[in-house]
Amino acid sequence: MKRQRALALATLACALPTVASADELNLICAADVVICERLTEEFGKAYPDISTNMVRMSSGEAYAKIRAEARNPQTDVWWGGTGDPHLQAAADELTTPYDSPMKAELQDWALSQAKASGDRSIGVYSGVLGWGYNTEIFAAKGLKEPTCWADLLDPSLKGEIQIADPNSSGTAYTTLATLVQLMGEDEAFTYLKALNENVAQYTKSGSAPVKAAARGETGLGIVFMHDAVTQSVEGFPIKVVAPCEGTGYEIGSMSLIEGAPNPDQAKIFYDWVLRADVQSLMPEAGSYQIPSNKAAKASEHAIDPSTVKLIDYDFAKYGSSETRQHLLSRWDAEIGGRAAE
Ligand code: S7P
Repeated sequence: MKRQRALALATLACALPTVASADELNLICAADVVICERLTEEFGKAYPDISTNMVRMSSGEAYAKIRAEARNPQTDVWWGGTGDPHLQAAADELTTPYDSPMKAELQDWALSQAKASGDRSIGVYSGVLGWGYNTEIFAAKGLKEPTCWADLLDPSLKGEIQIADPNSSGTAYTTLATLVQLMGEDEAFTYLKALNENVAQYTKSGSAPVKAAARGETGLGIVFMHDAVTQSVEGFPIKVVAPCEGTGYEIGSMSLIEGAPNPDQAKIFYDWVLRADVQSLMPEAGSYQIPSNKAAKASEHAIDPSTVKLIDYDFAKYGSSETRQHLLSRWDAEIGGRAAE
């Protein structure tokens, strides 16, 4: 009898880990890989019974993956990346509404993303678009400091600029949408064709251009200013610029996936990652965006948006499927094709 009970207990003990590890979370993280790994690690400490499978992607790639999986969702949460593709996913009903109890702690701009998406998305951080340039390269080549969008067209900068491809990158789509809002669509495309003359490479990831500038592989990267700040804080000779004509910004966002395999675990992550103490960890991972929780500590290195000339970015319009598809198709036809020339 005793042996039978011992056998039954041993069988139960063997079964337990299987039950515990059945708690899974499939996370797409669309910000820098360092913060993606840090959040995954911290969530694992806070909820050891949930095993997180994190994959890092750029914003446009994340949207494409979620769209491709629509009939058989494999992802539970999409954290980070620019807000526009999150809004597009919301309009396509690829994501699901959630009225988080954490909303009371968030900044108005984070809630405006929730309102625009019918609670299918929410703001997790914000960041301002600009660029970073390598001061040593500019000094060695006698190049003038570019402080305005117009300066980036100077022929002396031929081959010195990198920017991402707006199809894969939320940063580059924000740039495209910003220029259209600043100049009007046709003029923005005329500008982008002229800029193309100075662009050495269109990268997949939005922050790659300033990482390349930091390492001396290119002179200047058009990026979110916080991504340039990361390089200068790390000690690279990068100067961060806010364009004089005005610039756009992002509401980095988070969404839960419609029909996700692990909806309960997804909500646990969602509420956890909106906490002030969790968002306060971001600077430790070199992420200097402005946090969406009002009580989270912004880094001393964070860009103060009140010091930058910001445009009144129309998130509803530039996050709509119609506008996004139109601008990306036009970019492919008029700029992407030339990039290979
Ligand atoms: O690195 C942080 C960050 O700039 O990356 C996100 C960005 O969209 C991801 O890169 P892609 O441009 O490649 O999509 C921003 O949301 C975030 O602030």
